[in-house]
Amino acid sequence: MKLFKNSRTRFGALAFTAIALAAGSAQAQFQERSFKVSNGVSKEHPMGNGLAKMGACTLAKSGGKMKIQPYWDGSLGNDLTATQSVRTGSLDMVLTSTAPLVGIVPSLGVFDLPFLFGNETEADAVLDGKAGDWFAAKLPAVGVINLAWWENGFRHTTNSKRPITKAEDFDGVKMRVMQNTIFIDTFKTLGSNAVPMAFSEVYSALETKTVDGQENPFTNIENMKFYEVQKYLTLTKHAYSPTLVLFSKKIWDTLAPQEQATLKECAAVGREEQRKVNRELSAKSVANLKSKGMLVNEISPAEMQRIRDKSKVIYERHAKEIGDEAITLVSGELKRIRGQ
Ligand code: TK8
Repeated sequence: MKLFKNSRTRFGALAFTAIALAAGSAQAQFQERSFKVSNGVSKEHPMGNGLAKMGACTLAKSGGKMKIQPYWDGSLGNDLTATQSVRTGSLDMVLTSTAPLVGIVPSLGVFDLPFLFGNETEADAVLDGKAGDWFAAKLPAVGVINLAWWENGFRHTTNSKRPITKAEDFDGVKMRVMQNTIFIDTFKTLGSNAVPMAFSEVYSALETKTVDGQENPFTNIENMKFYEVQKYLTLTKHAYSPTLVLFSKKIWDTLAPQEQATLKECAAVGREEQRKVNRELSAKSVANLKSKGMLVNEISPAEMQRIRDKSKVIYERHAKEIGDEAITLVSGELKRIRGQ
């Protein structure tokens, strides 16, 4: 029995050593790193919740060696300029909407088509499925890796001139839009004077009446305090903006496989938190924005249908630049998800 006990102890010690060595060698693949990530929003935005979860995950998996270091309020650049820095390798990461990148990757424009998604379930299914993978596969060619799809959200319209109750109410409103041809065309077609502008300039443009209105998800309207300079909020829900979690390919290619896998796994952990908090906050936004003095209105179904009908032409006008493959893939996925 004594012999058996000793050999069992020896086996136990060997097993323990083997596991410790394996864990050690796995963590040995991690170098001390601190990845800077650029955000256009402020740290109280749900992007902060997502990055906190992602960072806790990378620290846990790397034995404290891999840190995520967020920068806020466009301090490292706006969506487009920060993405350019990520492409050159002078910045590690950026959380950006797809819209400003359409000049670099035209097929991303599919997500800017008005009324494409009807709800978050559809958006998640498309982005987290084969369509999202198809778009992600196009990004290394322009120097970035998409770690996961996070959420900007459904976009609604604010302005300082009038409640928008029908299509004609857009007429003459100077509307800030994201810097891409699809948003410019959509709001021109609705009758607005569309003014493309980086996100970081929007508050002061609204305050100085350089523009009358803008359109963004609820959490951005709250986070950027647009309610201080906008009287009217109309629940148009006219587009859904995804958020890319872009990592520099130049830096990515220097990482060990374990480090790359950890970044992707932890970006997915961050995604679940960020979407959850974004949706929880959005559910309270209308009440919050009313309490800040905004006059909130919905558009009647009949008038909404007229706006939808008016914006249908955008699909035809921009199909060529977006590309048949992207449109066929996303519309096919939507038909499948909707059981059509
Ligand atoms: C933040 C932007 C913002 C977007 C916009 O960096 O520009 O209006 O909705 O979320 O990406």
